[in-house]
Amino acid sequence: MAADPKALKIAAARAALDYVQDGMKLGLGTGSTAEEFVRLLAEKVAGGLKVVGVPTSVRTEELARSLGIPLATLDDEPSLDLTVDGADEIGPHLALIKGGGGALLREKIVAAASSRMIVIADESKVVETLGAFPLPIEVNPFGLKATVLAIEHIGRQFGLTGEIRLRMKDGKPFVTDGGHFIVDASFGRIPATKAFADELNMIPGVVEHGLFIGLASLAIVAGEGGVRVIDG
Ligand code: ABF
Repeated sequence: MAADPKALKIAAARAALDYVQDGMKLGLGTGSTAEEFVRLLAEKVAGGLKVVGVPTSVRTEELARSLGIPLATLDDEPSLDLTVDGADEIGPHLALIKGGGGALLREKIVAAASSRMIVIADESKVVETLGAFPLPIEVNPFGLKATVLAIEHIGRQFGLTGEIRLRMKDGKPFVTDGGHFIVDASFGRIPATKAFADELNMIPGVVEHGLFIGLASLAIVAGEGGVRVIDG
């Protein structure tokens, strides 16, 4: 019988707690798996663990605050010990696609400010090649169509074509915590290369994208066979 997806998320989140030490400054990720970690961390805090958390989204901030985890802003704590976060896809060399939850910009800023980033996920997120999951790209609402044309152009330069769709919510463009839009690029497969990532970042209307390269230190993945650690 297939394992319960929630149980797998909890198992991965629980394993990540082993990397948390008293006094740590933690980046708190976004998404259902990261939320399981926040809930388990709150239990440890209630038991006396001394940590401070920097949330990667308003959603995570509200959850963590409601559970009594001491919070700080990244300005309060610009150098973090460890970020624990989810992912949409985990590819070779721990290249990730993130952003399905719409929090990629703060997630990437927080991950980049952390000494270590641990990804927690169920086995289904591990892929041979990134890109089956549409790549979220956070864009400035100004000049959206021009930005989409530029993304299409860069995609073609890397042999990628596919629909680039504006993410909607309740019939309106989804707006991120940072006040931007997100387009999801269905490229089908993505060269998880710095060159492609850098080209995307050079498009003026692109704020950030969901390709995380060289940020994750390790991944903790839960499957029917148990929990395993994938090293970078
Ligand atoms: C977040 O975790 C997002 O970047 C990513 O989309 C999401 C994965 O969500 P879940 O853990 O619910 O599968 O960090």
